[in-house]
Amino acid sequence: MILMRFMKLLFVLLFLVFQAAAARAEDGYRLWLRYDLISNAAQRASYAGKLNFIANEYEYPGTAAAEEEVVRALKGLLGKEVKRVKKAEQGKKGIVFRLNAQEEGISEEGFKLNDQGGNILITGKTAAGVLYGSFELLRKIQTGQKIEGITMASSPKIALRLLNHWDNHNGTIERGYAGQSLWKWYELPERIDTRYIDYARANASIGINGTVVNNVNASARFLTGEYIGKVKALADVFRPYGIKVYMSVNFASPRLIGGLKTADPLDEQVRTFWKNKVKEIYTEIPDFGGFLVKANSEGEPGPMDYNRTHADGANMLAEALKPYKGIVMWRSFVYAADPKGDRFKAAYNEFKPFDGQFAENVIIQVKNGPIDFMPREPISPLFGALEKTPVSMEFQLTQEYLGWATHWVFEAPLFKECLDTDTHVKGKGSTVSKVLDGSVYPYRLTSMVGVANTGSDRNWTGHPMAQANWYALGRLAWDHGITSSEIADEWVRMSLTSNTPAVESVKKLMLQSREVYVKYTSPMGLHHLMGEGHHFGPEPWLVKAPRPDWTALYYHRADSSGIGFDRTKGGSDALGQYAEGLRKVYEDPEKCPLPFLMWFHHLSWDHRLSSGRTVWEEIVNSYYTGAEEVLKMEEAWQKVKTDIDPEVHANVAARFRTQYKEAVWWRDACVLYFAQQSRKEIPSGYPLPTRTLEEVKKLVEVYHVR
Ligand code: GCV
Repeated sequence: MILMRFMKLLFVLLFLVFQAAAARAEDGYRLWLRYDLISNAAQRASYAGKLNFIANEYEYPGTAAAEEEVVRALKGLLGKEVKRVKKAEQGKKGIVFRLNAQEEGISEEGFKLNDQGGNILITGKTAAGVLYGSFELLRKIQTGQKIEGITMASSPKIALRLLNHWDNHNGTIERGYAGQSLWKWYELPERIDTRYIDYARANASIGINGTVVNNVNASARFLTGEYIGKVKALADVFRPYGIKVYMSVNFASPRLIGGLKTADPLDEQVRTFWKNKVKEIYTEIPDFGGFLVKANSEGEPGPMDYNRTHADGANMLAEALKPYKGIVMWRSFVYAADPKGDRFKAAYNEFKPFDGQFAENVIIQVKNGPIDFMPREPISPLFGALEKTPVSMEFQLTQEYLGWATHWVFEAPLFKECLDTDTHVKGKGSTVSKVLDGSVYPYRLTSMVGVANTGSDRNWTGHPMAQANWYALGRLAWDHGITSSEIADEWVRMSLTSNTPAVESVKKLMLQSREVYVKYTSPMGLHHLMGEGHHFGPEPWLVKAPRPDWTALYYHRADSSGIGFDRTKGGSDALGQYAEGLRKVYEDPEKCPLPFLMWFHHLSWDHRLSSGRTVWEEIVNSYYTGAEEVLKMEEAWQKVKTDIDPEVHANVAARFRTQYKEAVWWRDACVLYFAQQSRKEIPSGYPLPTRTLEEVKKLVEVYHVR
């Protein structure tokens, strides 16, 4: 009898434990749109009292997605079904949608939130505005803010806010670290994975209004009727969420799939091919956004194959797209293999001469830095250099050079560092953000894009914390004035925990994470030290590659006399591409900020720095402290264990162990290699690596990346 009772009790206990675990189980799929019940009962009741209905009087066309989202969110957050009504209910408080094309004070996609006699009025000029306003209201509730008396208006500062997917037709993703492509091309157009809808919801919630669905190293296959039909199916899913689709195109398509002998942009048959192709696309996808093009870069075809210019190529596509209001996003990521040149200067040299020669529906898409998404880069000199041609910002969310999906790197500080940099092109205050949003020059197109970090992993981004980078891109494209801390705060509260001390701890980790990564990989502006091809781990000793500018030596130039790339007048004079005000920030080695020093100066190992250390000591110190800080971050993460879902917590904790192992790998590799180059000893006080340089060089095989 006693045994029976004990068994029963045990069963009940186990059941309760299981239930509790199931209720909290979080695999990260819901991103920042978790909509879990607000745990503070008083707060929940307060919101519930103000949100009894959602009134959509005229069932404004295109607002169904917003209405559904609000109902779904409030059901989760407040635990109640919010009534859908036509007119605001007397004596009760609720949400009222208002679509007014003539509304003043906001742009086409902007919105207003106003407390009107207790009801929350969401006003937009378009359905997209109402959708963005709805997500803003939900964000306020998710982050525990007051909605009573609310009065705000918001419009995006950048018009084109896009993700660029480097997804291939075979399901792989170039530089993807979160599984396979989201797009199941083999199932499309017949089967629509519900995940496409969740992808659209997530994007809409942060204001992203376009997506380039395929890799810039583009297969011409995407322009066949078969694939246009598949892309159309995606476009149909995304449309209600205000998201347009775009495609990357292979410039040689007229040859590859059009049966022509050439892809020369001035050839009449080629021009007709593109016009017909564009017509075919718009017949299927009337709101198609346009083309993204990587031309004459890293082996991709382009107009220069026919002795034509970037302008010839871009303008030919622009002419075909113009009748449909489509655009061309022409990438500036070009660099000819010149062993004596400086890759830093390539994009500026190739594009600056064509300023003003591009058609009005062309925008030049520029990576944030002059080389290639390094952990820290100064800005590309093209920002501010093109006065008559709009320029777009390309950031990389996928962590190609940021430790793949095992290193925690919150990128908002990287984005902000670049956006806040003053180009000085029109005097002080001509920041990159102001160039991008068209306030420095009156650009007809404005754009900011992120190379997506999404994949088929259940949590979308591999590293659970990398979701915040996707989030940050959207928020900054909408408003580049928000701070990294504000973005982190919102994201943590919506995605991880609402317990303020834990929020503060996680935010602190986020805000330091990029700098820590820089310390143990690329201190003081050292760059391009990573492994060749796979771009994983350290390979500072790399002296031979298919191209000189794919080696590490090309960039760090370390020998017994010193280290760093001299880009001053006496060197490559890349600094000459910046306006004087910015040039002055970097050109004097005594005044150049330490984080950028090796980008612009070759200095002796014994050169004394403002930190009081010599160059050699500073480099060693950075590698060691960076690796140690990963351990400290891991400890801080352990302290928030009870506030974070166990699955997410354990996932991140495990990744920290890998991150530390790899940080020590970076440290040992670089310190040992540079010790060899400089013929210096590791200063006392730092524990000597327990392995030799030769042993460290072999580690890349252990990690199976080759
Ligand atoms: C899509 C870097 C990456 C390539 C990428 C290229 C680009 O070189 O390593 O994988 O190609 O940038 O941005 O075009």
